[in-house]
Amino acid sequence: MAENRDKTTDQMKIWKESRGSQRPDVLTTGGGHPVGDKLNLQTAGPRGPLLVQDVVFTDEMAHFDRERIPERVVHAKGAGAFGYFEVTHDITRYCKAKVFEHVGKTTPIAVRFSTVAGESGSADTVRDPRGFAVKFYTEEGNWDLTGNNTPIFFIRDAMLFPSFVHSQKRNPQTHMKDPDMVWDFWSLRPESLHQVSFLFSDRGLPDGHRHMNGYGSHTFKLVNADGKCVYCKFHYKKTDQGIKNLSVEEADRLAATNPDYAIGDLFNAIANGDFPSWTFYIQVMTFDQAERFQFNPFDLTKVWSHKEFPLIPVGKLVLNRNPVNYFAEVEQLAFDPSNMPPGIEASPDKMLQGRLFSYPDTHRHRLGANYLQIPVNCPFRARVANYQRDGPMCMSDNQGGAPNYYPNSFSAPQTQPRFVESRFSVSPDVARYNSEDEDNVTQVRAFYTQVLNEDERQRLCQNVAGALKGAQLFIQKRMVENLKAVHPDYGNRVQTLLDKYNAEAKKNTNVRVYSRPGAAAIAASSKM
Ligand code: HDE
Repeated sequence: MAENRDKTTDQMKIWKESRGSQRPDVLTTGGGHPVGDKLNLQTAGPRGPLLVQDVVFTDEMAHFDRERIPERVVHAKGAGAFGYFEVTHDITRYCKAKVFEHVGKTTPIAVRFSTVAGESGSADTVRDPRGFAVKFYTEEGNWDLTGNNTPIFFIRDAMLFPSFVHSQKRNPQTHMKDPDMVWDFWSLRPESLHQVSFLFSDRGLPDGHRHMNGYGSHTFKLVNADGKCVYCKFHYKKTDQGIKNLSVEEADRLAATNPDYAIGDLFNAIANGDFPSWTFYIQVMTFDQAERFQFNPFDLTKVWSHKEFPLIPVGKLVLNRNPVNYFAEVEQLAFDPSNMPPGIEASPDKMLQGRLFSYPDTHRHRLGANYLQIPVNCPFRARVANYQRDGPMCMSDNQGGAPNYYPNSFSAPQTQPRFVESRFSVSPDVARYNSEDEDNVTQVRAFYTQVLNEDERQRLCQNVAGALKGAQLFIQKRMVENLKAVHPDYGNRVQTLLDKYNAEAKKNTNVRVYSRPGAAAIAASSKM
């Protein structure tokens, strides 16, 4: 019914009402020239042809032809919102970053939630990790905590990332999602077991973006005002809305009937004044503890026990404003883990180190070399003063007449030694170290046996088998061996379910064991 429409459906009506009795603006070209007719081409006679002098048309059409920018190679489907971060507990003994300066301090934030593998138009209720990226606009430059709704990741070496992503996206020939590719990669890289198990548990289908926790995931380094360092993990758990997940059936139904469910849920909540919030914590590990830690403390496939490294409360994140324009404020919103203010630094985590390069690189490709001048990315609370100049789409005064070289004798921006990063020593030989065989199962076993209850374990096995059944038998077998290494019960249950699916598929000649044409069929068809 028209009266019961939600805020997203009513957006046009609300916009009109926001203008009150204001008369419509005069329609113009991109160049600001008033336009007299926007419905009819300028033609020689009523039946055409069109005149090149119809610049009202060419101005509009040429811009339309250029509307799309490359979508994010991963995390393309997303929702954004704005709000603030408030410090509720003092952590200055660990960190000198101004964002944590004193209790009560607030800092404006932008947040973008996303699914990972699907394109910008794909359904946002599918099983996938969720991106949970936070940009803090601090006085010392922007701080981007580009995290996920999981504290761990599929791999621990950034070299594997492009291949990992390819395996989860589309087949190079069929342009379809391909269970062989997905499970081939996962079964060949058992360090993915922890994240795969998390993903196929109930938490792999969050009910919108408000009912999930967030994690910075990596190990970072905090530096205090005396230059003392500790390692740290950021947790923007807990969601104050409570964890809520969708059932497989409900997620499937929504994917078909309301593929923008999560975007709409967030927008409507904020528009209705129901502002979502998250409580923000850190875990801290001293350098000494890191030396003696039972695992590599920089391994992104593992968590730090909360018992050994308790959560320290820091503050809260609140989202209270919807984007005014999606493209301007969400599609162009560019997160970058290398955006870190003094006091927050990278740890040696190989994944984090790889990300420090990848994000600004992708933004220069997607948005251009001056992407930091786009209002939503601009560190507007800091004064940018450097020696970078020019480039496409320079939208500022390009730092006017200030010298564009350094050093110089004309009192242009100077460095300040107090902002030099912390020193640390590295002793080992430079090499390509193989991390494949580091312990891939202990924490997954704890997840399977201690974190999940019996019902959750059952659903996990069903979800894994329900997806793995689409892959070839040798891949199924290899994956099951990996699951057995976690816990025999895990592997055996999945195998039992697979046996059932495979037998059914064999019985029914209309149903293939593999949910896509086999390689032989593809090869044959390409010869036709
Ligand atoms: Fe990303 N990731 N990623 N990622 N990631 C991107 O950046 C990358 C990783 C995450 O809402 C891309 O702007 C590499 C971990 C989020 O705009 C790209 C590696 C975590 C978002 C990229 C990782 C993330 C991205 C694609 C391994 C959680 C969306 C478009 C070395 C801790 C941010 C873009 C937004 C987006 C690279 C692994 C989270 C290509 C190389 C681990 C939330 O640059």
